[in-house]
Parts: sequence; C-alpha cells; structure tokens
Amino acid sequence: MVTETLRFNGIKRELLGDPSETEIDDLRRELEERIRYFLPDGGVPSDPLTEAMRAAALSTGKRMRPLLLMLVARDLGCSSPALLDAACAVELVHAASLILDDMPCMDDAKLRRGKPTVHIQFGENVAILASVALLSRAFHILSQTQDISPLIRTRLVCALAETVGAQGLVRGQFEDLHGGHKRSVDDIATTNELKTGVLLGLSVEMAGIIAQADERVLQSLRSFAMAAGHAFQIKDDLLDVPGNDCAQTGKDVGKDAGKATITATLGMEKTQRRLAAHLRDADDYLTDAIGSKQRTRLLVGNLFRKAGPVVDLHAP
Ligand code: GRG
Repeated sequence: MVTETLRFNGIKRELLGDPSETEIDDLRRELEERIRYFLPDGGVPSDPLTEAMRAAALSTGKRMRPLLLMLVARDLGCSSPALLDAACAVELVHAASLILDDMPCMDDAKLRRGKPTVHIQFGENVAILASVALLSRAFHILSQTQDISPLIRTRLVCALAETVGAQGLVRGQFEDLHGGHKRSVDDIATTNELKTGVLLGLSVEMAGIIAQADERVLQSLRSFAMAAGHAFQIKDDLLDVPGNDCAQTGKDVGKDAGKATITATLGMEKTQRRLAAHLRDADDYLTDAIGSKQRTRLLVGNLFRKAGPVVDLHAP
C-alpha cells in the first residue's frame, strides 16, 4: 500500500534531490540569525528576562511554522524580504505559547526541546513576563515590516491578533485545560484545531497575504493548514506514550495520560487511519493552492517522515 508520507516524500526526492534540503537549511539559518537580531543578548551581567526570551525562542525547535510560511510563499512565486520578518513574528508567538503551556498551572512540563523548561531555568514570574514580552515583540516586528503596503501590514497584524486571541490559541488552551476528560472526538479535534491548526493556518495565511494570492488560494491554504494541524497533533499524541523515549521528542513523555485525546478515544488503529486521511486531505488542498510545486511538500514530508516508527502509516 502506498503510504501517505510517500505522497509527500516520494516524488519530490526524484524531482528536487538535495538542493531543496539545502534551501530549507539555509532558510532555517537565516531565520535564527534574524531572531538573534531581534532579541539581542542582555550584555554583561546578563539580564534574566532577556535570557529567558532568548532561551525560549532560540533553543533547537523544528521551526515548522516559519519555514512553512517562507516555503509556501516561494511556492506561490514570492520572495519578498517581508517574509523573513513575518516568519520571525510567528516563531516568537509559538515560543511565547510554549513557555505558558509548560508552566505548572498548565501542562507542568519539566523538559522542552531537550532542556529544562523556561520556568524551571528562570522561575515562574520571569517565564510569564518573557512570554508576554515575546508576544509583544512579535506584534512590534510585524508592525515594522518593510517591503509591503500599509494595507497588507494591517492585514498581517489583524491575522496575528485573531490567531492568538480568545477564539484562537488562547481558546484552544482553555478548552484543553477545562474541556474535561470525556469529550467527543469532534470536540477534541476542535481543540486540536485551535491549539495547533490556527498557528499553522496563520503561517500559510501570512504567506498568501504577502504573496497577494487570491481568496480561492487562501482558502485552500487554510484548509491545508487545518488538515496538516490535525495530522501533526495526532502524531504528537502518538509520540506521547509512556515508554517512548523522551530523547526522541525532547520533552516529557506521558503528559497526555488521563487527558481526552484522539488516540485515547479511538484507539491506535483508527487513529492511524485518521492521520493518513488528514495527510491525504492536506496534500489535496496543497495541490489546489500551489499545484505540483515541491518546496512545501518537502517540508511536510520531512516532518512526518521524522515521526518515526511510532506512526505506522501502513496501517490498513
Ligand atoms: C500567549 C501566544 C500565547 C498563547 C497562550 C498557552 C497557550 C495560549 C497556548 C498553547 C498552545 C500550544 C503550546 C499548543 C501546542 C502546539 C504544539 C503541537 C507544540 C509543539 O510544536 P512543535 O513540535 O515544537 O513544532 P518545536 O519545539 O519543534 O518548535
């Protein structure tokens, strides 16, 4: 049986070979350099707030959201310098959300990206302040973005505000914390959409806005991001099983124990079929948006290939 990851992985290797991996690595380096520029170190003696912000934003993450933003835009034929700053803004928001998510009053996590979480390293009050400061820095960066019209800049800022707010990430986190242990699969999927899908959605939306894509393309990109977000959240759940090595994920394992997740509700086999269906949908929506362009596919393929054997997409 042809696996879903092959739809993302198979063709592109023949068409593109290694140079595209290099392109992604180069973009990742540019991004991290630009984040360092936006978050300069606190000097000597070092300032714990600045260090906490840098620790959250510069520790080794996959950079999935900013890379998605830049690669989708390139697949749409756009290489505006504004993309890099928009990508930094998205990554800073992600870093801010991870700080809060890890805190004792939320997920109470000790390990993130293979290192002690920000509140463990710097204390809880510094962690909260660093999160707020990163969020604020993200809006500031976006409001200063060059090479785009004021109208486009306003659309970007508005999209960011909507994504974070009470109908976005914050709502998703609230539902996750207060939704209860006995939720339907649809309710869990909605929470996942808000926790993971919306920030992926923002990334592709920003790419589309900067590339001045038409509404039809934007809609296909949003649908792609939602399907990819569902798939990613399921992959995340599948990796969060006791006995799985936290060296693979860089974070505490077993944090979902007792929580309502798709895996806990549907069981392993149905969950894997659901994951495969989301990946199929993601690929179809991506085709609607960018045709057969390969950059975004290469990134998505890499993300799911690295899911490892825990995610067995050969399941019937
Ligand atoms: C103030 C921005 C802000 C948000 C407040 C706390 C909160 C509301 C939301 C938390 C949302 C959250 C952390 C969702 C989890 C999403 C997720 C799958 C994170 C892991 O992403 P990866 O795997 O991590 O891309 P890396 O480390 O690779 O960046």
